[in-house]
Amino acid sequence: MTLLECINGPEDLKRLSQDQLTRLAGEIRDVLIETTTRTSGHLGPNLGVVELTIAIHRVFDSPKDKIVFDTGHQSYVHKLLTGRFAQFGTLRQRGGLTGYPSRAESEHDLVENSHASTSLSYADGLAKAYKLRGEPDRTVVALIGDGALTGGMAWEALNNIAAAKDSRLVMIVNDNGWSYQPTIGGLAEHLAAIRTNPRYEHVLDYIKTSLSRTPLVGAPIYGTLHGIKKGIKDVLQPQVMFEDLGIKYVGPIDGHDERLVESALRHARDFGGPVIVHVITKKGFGYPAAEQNEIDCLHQVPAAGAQPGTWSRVFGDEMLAIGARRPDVVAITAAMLYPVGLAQFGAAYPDRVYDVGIAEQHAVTSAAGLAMGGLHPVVAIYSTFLNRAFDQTLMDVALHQLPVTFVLDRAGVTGPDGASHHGMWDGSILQLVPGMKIAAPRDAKRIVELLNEAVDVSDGPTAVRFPKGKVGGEVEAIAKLGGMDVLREPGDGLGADVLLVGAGPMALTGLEVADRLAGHGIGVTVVDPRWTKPVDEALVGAARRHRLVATVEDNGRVGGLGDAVARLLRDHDVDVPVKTLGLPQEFLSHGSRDEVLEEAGLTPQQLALRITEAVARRTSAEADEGAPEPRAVE
Ligand SMILES: Cc1ncc(C[n+]2csc(CCOP(=O)(O)OP(=O)(O)O)c2C)c(N)n1
Repeated sequence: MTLLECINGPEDLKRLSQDQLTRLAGEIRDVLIETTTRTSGHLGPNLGVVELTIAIHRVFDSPKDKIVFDTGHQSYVHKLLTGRFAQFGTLRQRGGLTGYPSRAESEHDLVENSHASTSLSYADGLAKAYKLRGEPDRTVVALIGDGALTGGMAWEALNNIAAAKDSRLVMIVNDNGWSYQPTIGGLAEHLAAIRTNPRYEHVLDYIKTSLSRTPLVGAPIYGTLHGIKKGIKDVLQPQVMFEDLGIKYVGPIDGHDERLVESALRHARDFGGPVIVHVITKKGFGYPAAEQNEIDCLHQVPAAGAQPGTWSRVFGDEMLAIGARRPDVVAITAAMLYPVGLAQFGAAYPDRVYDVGIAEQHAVTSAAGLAMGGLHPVVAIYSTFLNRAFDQTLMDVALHQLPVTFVLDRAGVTGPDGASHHGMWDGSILQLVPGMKIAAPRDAKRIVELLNEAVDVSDGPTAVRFPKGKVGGEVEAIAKLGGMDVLREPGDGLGADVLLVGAGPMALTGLEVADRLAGHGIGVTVVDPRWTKPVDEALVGAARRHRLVATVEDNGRVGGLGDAVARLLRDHDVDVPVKTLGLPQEFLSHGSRDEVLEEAGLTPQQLALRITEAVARRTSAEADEGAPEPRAVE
């Protein structure tokens, strides 16, 4: 029996000797590697926090003390130590463990955090709540990566935490120097200066011996630590930044020396006010394939980089071509150069790509500035991360009618990353933005076409949204309807029953649906709008020629293309029913993309059934002479 099998909760951990802890760390690494290579998942980050997580659970008393992971992908070791070893093999599978903390899974999970940089704000609020409610024996712990620390919210939180002097709050900075790629920016350089300082090892030794001599009691101890810090201040100065904010700092600590981390955490816990513990770790530690991986230390397996044949890669290749033709086109990424497909553009035009850190809000307003300065920025981010930059998109870009192109990768159902990562909001929130044009390519050729059309727009913002994964086969239009592509007309002998408007790859799904419906004698015209905002007015006449309009989109049903089409038809007094088919407006859990689409009722078979039923209702309404036609909208 392994040690890990005997760990049912943090209490079991507290009984182990130092030697056993070392053995346990090895066992955990084996499980992490074996599982994630089979299920997919965040390997590099978790290999780096094994000792750190063990130390956290030995020092703090979860779930009484609260631990917030930032981002939550660093929580696998925590899962293994809080009674989920037996289920760990189901990681990220349908019905299995999620890849982030999950309140449904464990009382030890509090914040279901996967969007970065929120932990310090949660922790600030939690610590204030416990104080006000008279629960002084609880400590709140936030574990934040150096990448997550580049996000603006983290700094807004620090500003407030600095003023909350009696918050029992321990902020652990897990500094591995990497986000997906090396973390970029002034802060990162500051932290890197410590890591690369030749005297760092010497200083670690100094802290190590001093700490072990320090008695473990309360606030006065901080003075000792502080003294150590002051002693090394001339050599290492990261603390200056935090201390100037009025926040206590302990570190840097070698994050792979469990005993040392434990000792630092105990001091921080007993101090009784907000403390930053700066822990240096190595992403991928203990697994040479990860430690030596030059792209991202196996941040994720399989790799998140834009592989050949993916939507991201087709975008990336075309950006390279556009870059050659248009010297005014620049690219912005929020710490995800490889995953969003900008690697080649970055290599060819290093001066025209900006990695802003995990800072989508800054990315968008900085893009506004670039556009005001005469450039055409392409902001390439995952769809789900656009959410936090909504105001910047609306007020800083759109209000000023600036030519900024948003490229929204991972739009629609993404799969195993679950609720927080499905890109199901952008198609709705961007519909709200005056002057915004949204393109949804159905295949690789259309990415190229629409991206070029988007960067040619000079009087306002544009967005191009496409899903995760491999791009499917190409389908040419058989006719044009306004600016839209007609992909299919009703077959011989069939009437114009259904006008099916499919956004992006859902247009191709629409072709399969049309085949199935033709088998039931229902004639379908399939249209790919190409641009889902503004909705093409040619739909008005086309709708009048059909008995039912069905819209299909890989986006939340509320406020997306379907609602926009229905509104257009209402505005033109068209009384043909509109059936809007899309993702239910819920937090959809994890699974493969196909599994989640099936649960949402969006497979070709399910769509065909739903549309057949709607046509049947329409037929009986038509037969019911004189009675008003019931709307078939769900
Ligand atoms: C708001 C937001 N933007 C982008 C991402 C995508 N993302 C996930 S992890 C990561 C890098 C995190 O780096 P760090 O905090 O240093 O943690 P590490 O993985 O190195 O442990 C990024 C950019 C995210 N989770 N949240």
